[in-house]
Amino acid sequence: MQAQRDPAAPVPQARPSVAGGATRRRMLLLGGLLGGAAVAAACGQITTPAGSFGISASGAGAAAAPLAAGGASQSPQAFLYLTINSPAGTGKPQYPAYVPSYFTVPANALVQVQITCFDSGPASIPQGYQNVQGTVGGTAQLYAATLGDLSTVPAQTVTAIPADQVVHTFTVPTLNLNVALPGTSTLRFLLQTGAPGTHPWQCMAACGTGESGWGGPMSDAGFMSGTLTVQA
Ligand SMILES: [Cu+2]
Repeated sequence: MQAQRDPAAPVPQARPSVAGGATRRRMLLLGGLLGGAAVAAACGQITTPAGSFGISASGAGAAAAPLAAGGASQSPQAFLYLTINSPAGTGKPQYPAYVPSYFTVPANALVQVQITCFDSGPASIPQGYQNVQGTVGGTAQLYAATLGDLSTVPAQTVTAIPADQVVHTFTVPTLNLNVALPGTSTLRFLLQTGAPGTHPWQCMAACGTGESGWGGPMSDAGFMSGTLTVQA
């Protein structure tokens, strides 16, 4: 999907939050799920807390600095709207899904990404994936609403979501990007894109089927994984 133009103004700031720890076991599953060489290399970064991906294992290490003074007044050049539907919404039992799951944003642009999560029910994440990473300012705006006029809903500036409340994540290893979503919420953040390229994304919350929670929508392409294309 092409990013859309929208006159919406940048969202206001509120207080940040941090979160506690999460299970590390799911990391062991990554190697088999993200098989591509580029992705595998990026996963190596993720698994190293001190690596370039930079996800803080503690959450508290995530910079709580607010957006730079000019950050709040930056005007997005494009908009990307994603929806996370529950299985009831997709009509496919046990299959929550990002809709769309394959999408395109412009290169070298400031993009406002909005993810609306209609799903609920927390799923375990590898440690660190509760943190906001790779967005402009290292923050996101969280709304406790999925419908209606968001300008009337108080926004909270977050650097992390409490790990035990995370329902899904939006994780793009090759862009060092990670955000997490609690149930029935909307998250907005600014993304500065660079050169054209194709970037696999993956939800890192074990929201799928099977004992591990990594089956079904987590392993079938186009539900909890897909491709973000950065296009010139
Ligand atoms: Cu998910």
